[in-house]
Amino acid sequence: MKITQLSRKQRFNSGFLAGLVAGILATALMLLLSATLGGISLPEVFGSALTQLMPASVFDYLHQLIGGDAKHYFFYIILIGQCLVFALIGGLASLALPLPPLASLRDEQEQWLWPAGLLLALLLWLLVGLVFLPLTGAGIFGAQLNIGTFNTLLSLAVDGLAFGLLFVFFQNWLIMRYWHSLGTMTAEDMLEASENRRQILRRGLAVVGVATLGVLAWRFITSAGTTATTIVPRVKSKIIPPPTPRYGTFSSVPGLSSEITSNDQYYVVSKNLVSDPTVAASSWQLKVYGKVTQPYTLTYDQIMALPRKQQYESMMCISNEVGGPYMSNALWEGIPLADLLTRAGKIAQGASKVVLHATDDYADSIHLTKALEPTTLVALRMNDATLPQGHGFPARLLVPGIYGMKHVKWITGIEVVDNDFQGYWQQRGWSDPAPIRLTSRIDTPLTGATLKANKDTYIAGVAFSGNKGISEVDVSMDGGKTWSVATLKQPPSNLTWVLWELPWKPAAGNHTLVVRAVDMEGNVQDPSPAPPAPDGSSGYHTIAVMAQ
Ligand SMILES: Nc1nc2c(c(=O)[nH]1)N[C@H]1C(S)=C(S)[C@@H](COP(=O)(O)O)O[C@H]1N2
Ligand SMILES: [Mo]
Repeated sequence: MKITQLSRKQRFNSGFLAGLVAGILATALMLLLSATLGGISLPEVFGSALTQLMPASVFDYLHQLIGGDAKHYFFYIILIGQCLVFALIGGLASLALPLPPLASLRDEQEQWLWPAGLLLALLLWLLVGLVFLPLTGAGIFGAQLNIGTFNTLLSLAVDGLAFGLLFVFFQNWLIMRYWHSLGTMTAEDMLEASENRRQILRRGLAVVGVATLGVLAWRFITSAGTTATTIVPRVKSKIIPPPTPRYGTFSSVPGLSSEITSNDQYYVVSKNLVSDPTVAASSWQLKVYGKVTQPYTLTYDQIMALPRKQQYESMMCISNEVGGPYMSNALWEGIPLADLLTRAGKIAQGASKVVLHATDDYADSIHLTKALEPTTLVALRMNDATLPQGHGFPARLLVPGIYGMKHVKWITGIEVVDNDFQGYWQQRGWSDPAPIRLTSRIDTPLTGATLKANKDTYIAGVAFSGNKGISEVDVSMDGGKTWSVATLKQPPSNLTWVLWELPWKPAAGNHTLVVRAVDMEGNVQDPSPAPPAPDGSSGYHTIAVMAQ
């Protein structure tokens, strides 16, 4: 039989494959342009839109399930999705666009039409710029994005052209190869080859499936030991008057967090899927504007010349679980936000909030009263060093008592507003006031540890209230039936976590260790377990250890 025409299925399949390869290359180019020249990153835009659609509790659940790497997996999935969409576009284009009959390729003279590649690029460019981006809230051709319309128009055009032309190239090549194979293969050979391909695909999918399940199961097993559980200690929720802190001689217990977290050990959280902004001090500007009489702009040199103050402060991410790692402490140096606002003249009647704008399309707000508190700073230095890039260079907000989310990094704008602005995470269902919930963590021993029976050891960890200090930490070795008061290390300020320790000589057997804290106002840590979304986690950190 002489074949002169590809079947519809063959056309779709070859287009799909060519689209996939071209899509992977175009996606790589897109990430490269985004990282180096400020081009658009569609996975980033799409990811941001997806989390906006996702209820905070779902987001949180996934975060718990997968852990701190959730953001990266999420990005990889979107990336794979984008490549599959490219493949699908390839398949459909191959059906819709004029494809010359196979016979005409026989002499390798007539190539699949290059103009089809250009047409495809143009269609995609318009579709993404006029439909997809506005749907995600990024505006027509990215007008709402920090990179702006021009960069979006241009980088999208380059990415689209790369895809369209590469697609045509691979499609040609595939059809050509198919034609050559027809010349040398019998019908049985072809059937066998396609069977083999299917088998390989099936096996590949099975391996991926089993591996995914394995990873999830492993995560589940390893995370099971550290969850917060209810112990119903019927204590009062407030102790009046508050306990007097038991500061004492403090031994340096191995495994206990150091009081000050070094800059490279300090936890890092950001919404950015690919990379965090790198801001050049030379071109950076901070604008103070909005409902003020004298808006102004500062350069890096100008802001560095203003009087700074030092402040010890710990931070915690709202998505930190009880006992979790997203909590650190540093010595910061910065300018009170109140000073910066005072320089902007009079604040208008009716102004209620201050919005912090950042270079990464992130913004959040705090109430004006909070903004004017003396401990709310625009930080420029961290632990006696220039603020590191990952922590917001050149400038970030510090707002004690409120979760890390509002400690906006890479700020470029301070705007006084008279409306109830909702920030990046608030649009995704998280708390707006976001006060830190009193928490405590056992650093050592680790859950699941086997200790030496009847040998002296320590139970030790940290407790954190935001800006209310810590007056007492209680530890239970019997799952919450009885409690002992731990020794506290006197902290450098009421805005930091407090280190605590308790000597212990465990008897042989299993022990359930629990910790709870009381703040300087006498508030007792909330024993009822709650996941991080939407207000921050609660419950008591509980671990199981064995002594033998
Ligand atoms: N511009 C910007 N600021 C941001 C974020 C962000 O994604 N972009 N993430 C916030 C969150 S959720 C937290 S917990 C803190 C973390 O600060 P760190 O990385 O210095 O610990 O930064 C906050 N500031
Ligand atoms: Mo956070």
